[in-house]
Amino acid sequence: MARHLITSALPYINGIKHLGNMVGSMLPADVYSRYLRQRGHEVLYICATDEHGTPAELAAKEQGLPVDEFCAQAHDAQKAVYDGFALAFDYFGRSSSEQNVEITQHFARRLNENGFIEERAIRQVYSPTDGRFLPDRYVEGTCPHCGYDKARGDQCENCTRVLDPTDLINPRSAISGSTDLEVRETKHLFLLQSKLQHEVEEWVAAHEEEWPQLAASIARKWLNEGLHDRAITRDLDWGVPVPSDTWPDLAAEGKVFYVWFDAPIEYIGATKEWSDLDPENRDWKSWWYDVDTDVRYTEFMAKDNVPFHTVMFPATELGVREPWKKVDYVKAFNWLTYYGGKFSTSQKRGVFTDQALDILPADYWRYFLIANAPESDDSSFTWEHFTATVNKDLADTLGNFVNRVLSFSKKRFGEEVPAGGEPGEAEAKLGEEIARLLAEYESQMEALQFRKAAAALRALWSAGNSYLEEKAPWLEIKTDKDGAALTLRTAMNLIHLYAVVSEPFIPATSAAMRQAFALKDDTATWITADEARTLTALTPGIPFTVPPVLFAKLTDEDLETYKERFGGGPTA
Ligand code: B3M
Ligand code: ZN
Repeated sequence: MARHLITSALPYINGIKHLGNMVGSMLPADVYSRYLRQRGHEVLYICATDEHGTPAELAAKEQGLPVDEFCAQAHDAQKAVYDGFALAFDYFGRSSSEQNVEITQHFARRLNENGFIEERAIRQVYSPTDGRFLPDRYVEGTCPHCGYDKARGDQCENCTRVLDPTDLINPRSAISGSTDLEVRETKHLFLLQSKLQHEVEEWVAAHEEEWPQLAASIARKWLNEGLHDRAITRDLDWGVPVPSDTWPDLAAEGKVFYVWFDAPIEYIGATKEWSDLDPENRDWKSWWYDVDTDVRYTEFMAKDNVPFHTVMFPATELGVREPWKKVDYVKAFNWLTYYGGKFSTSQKRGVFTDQALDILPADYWRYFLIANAPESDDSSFTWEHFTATVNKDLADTLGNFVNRVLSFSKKRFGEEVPAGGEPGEAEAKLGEEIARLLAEYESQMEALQFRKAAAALRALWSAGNSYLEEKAPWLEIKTDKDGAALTLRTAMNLIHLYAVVSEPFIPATSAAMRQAFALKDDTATWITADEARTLTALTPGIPFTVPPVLFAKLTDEDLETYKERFGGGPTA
């Protein structure tokens, strides 16, 4: 029994996420959290919306809403989708919370006291019409390289070249369109990461061996390139304000912290949001402060977020010189592609999480996505693969087994677990196989190898089918009624086992399977190796009901409809 702190990368606020975002952070974190809870560990799973930065301001502007209103609405919209996916966060917070403001400002003050923050003057575009300095991407103009006339000051979308706002021809403000722009000197805060390079290196060296290869190699690459000092403030109306007690000039100019400075701190902030709702029973500091060996902290994210979590945020935490909990294990994911290409919001290619739930319940997606998680490599979503997997694994192997066993038993023996027969050789062989596969499933889950865990789960389901085919109770019953009763009772015990061990992947279906049996203790307590071997926990006489079909089989027509709606087929 251990204490597990789990976080998944904070989804950015500016829109509903696609399936690739889901499989690379929140979903595996949820599966892992559910598993650990079932095994009796104390788990705290925290996530939040990442609400600051220019994309939030721009998205709000596009919708004609004040940024705070936009964020409040967008947060609720994302939360509703995550509820639909049955993500069992202990708390889903908001990086714009007062708790995050407070802790972020505290971190900045401490970094400053410890000599890791410096004010530096830089030259930046100022717009008198807008009355503000413009962040790079708020300056638009013609690209000097390709002539594209809507290039942004940080990058040209057309030729992808990285730009400086002063490179643009005919620059204008993206806010007001004003061409009356000046370059003025202004001060920003710089985090002196170069001074922390050595410490971060030592810290990474002490942890990387345990991390998966993907996370360790990205961390190494960044360290080898050297940690550079970087600006951690921006000129935006929306963000964590630079505190005026420490930096009165910058605060007076309305500077806020850069979104990537406050976003990881929100892991802590959101825990405090959670704790502030019930301070007598929840202690945020017991998860984060001075808890080095009591808490095991696992982070989930896609590979593009790895540098921030393995190098930059640890640098910040180290520079604060207070015992804040640092990550123990970084579970990083590659990309899920859509027919080998990128999911693209602008080109409307791919499947968004809200659309997915319109089509089918969460368990279909949860199972498919985790079984095909982009762990060792990118993996490709295709409708063909999705429908084939649903039909084979979920509808045939699991769903059909459950329905076949329960309907047949009801027809021949009534609505109670049938009595009769003594376990024989077939049951002993099955029990060994199930115990072996259960141990395999447990060890893959503990190693956070999700595809392999899914394969072990699938093998557990298949073993039930093989047993049923071998014993063929529909024939057995003609000559040996007790034997058929034993077979069905053993199969029902498998259903009970499936209900427990499938819960992290398909929680709603698991609940339906558990509810088929009127058991007193409805909470899922884990199956012991002994129970797996004997398969006799469900005893004769326990009443059951036949649940509705667990997974619908998808037809060729369904497949065509999906492809038409979402644009399937190989990408150009
Ligand atoms: N919001 C993920 C992204 O939008 C970013 C993660 C923050 S985790 C602290 O790419
Ligand atoms: Zn260009």
